[in-house]
Amino acid sequence: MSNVNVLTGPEVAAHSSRDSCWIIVHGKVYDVTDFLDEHPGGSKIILKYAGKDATEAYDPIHPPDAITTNLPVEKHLGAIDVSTVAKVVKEVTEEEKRRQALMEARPPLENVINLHDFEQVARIVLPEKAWAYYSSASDDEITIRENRLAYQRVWFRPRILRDVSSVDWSTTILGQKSSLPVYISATALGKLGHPDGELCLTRAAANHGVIQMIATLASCSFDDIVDAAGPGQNFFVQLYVNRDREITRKYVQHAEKRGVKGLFITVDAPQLGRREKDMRMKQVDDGAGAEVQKGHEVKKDQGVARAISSFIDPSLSWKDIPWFLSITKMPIILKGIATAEDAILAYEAGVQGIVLSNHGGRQLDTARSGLEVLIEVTAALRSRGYFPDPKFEIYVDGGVRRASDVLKALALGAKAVGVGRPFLYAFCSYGQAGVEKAIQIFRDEFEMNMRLLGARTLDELVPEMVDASALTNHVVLTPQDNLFQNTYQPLTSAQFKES
Ligand code: PPY
Repeated sequence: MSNVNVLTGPEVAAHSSRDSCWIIVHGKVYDVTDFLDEHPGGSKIILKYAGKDATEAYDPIHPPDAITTNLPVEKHLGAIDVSTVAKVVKEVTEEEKRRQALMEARPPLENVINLHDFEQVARIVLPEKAWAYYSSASDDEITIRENRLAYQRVWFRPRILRDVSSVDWSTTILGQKSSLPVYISATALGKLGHPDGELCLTRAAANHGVIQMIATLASCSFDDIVDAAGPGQNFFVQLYVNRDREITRKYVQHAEKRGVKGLFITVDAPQLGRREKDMRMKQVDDGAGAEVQKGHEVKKDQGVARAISSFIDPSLSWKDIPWFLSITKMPIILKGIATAEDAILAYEAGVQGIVLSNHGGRQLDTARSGLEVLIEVTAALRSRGYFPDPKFEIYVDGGVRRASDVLKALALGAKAVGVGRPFLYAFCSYGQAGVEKAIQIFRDEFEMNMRLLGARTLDELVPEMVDASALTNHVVLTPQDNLFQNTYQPLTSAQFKES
């Protein structure tokens, strides 16, 4: 385009009201007046930036192309002459100063010795809004806890005297090499927690032969992530199916063109769960609204996630699967299967895999853990001659924090597991180096646990190596034992430096 309209700062600043609202995002000017009431996050937040540069506020919570996709072209007014935009001197708030001090006092990375440490550091150093969005789960947060507890109800039956001098935990996932039986699962809005967002994952995964699943709602654009790939690096992509199937078709076919190795369609989120921590955070924010918003309806109780989820199509059904199979040659995996009945339907629909998942406890509360579902799924598939089948892989996600968790899932029939929040917390707390450390922790734990379990390769993991008989028992006994309560000490986390 040769005739790009170039606007000045004062011209944009003249449109700072509900009647005429222009904003600048990434050096471009947009007329969002008619869009104000359609904005899933409410008009108030846009009006705060009316006539100004909104890029900094826009970036962490929007996929980069959200504005260009949602706004008709005639509302794209042109480029901005940056030199004419009044510099907004950004005040460093007390909250930001406090956070920076906490960041400086973080435990040094070498003192982080397990994945729980990342979670603990993230809870303290993350902006409240980011922590609320990432950590929240639905309703009473029963399922997110159950995801951990389920692994504790499975016990090992280790084998001995097997010459375990050399152990190997590498594998393939959908035919792609992976240095771990773990892939980085999709988590959204990475820039809420780190300025480089999901690129921290990409760079770390490149150095360690780990596969990253790119989220539809990543803060970094799909292309920025794929462009950052190292030699031979592989990706999967997670898909929220749009009400406008044309948008979905283009997204899928673009991903295929860029060499993505698997399409993980999220099937457990026709509507987003109520994550109350996230919802309460939004209400707190509402106190600082814009004057111009007065008298207009705001969606008050949504939280970050619900506010941007309206594009997801709740009418998605089994009838759509043939269409997906027709538009791409990428393997298709249904992410969010929670029963044997649906696992059978998935197999019969001709997809290449399923993820037994409850969406990190963020969707239907008191849904069972993926690990528990795995047992009934393998049994049901096996009874029909559908399992094992090298052309149909089963993955599990949710609550995985240890290599021992992974080994339990693999022994029970999973091909690999997805790990989301731990890698997210690792990069929010320590950037790329944190993710590399998390991968290293997994490696150390695999080495030790495989030796102690008597499995030299992942193929040697068999159901007989675990006792899962208590897995479906949901009654948890809490020991009220004096020794437990008064003498055994809680394990500590990596310590912050004295400030
Ligand atoms: C989630 O938050 O659980 C997601 O899967 C990502 C998301 C974020 C915002 C809207 C819809 C889904």
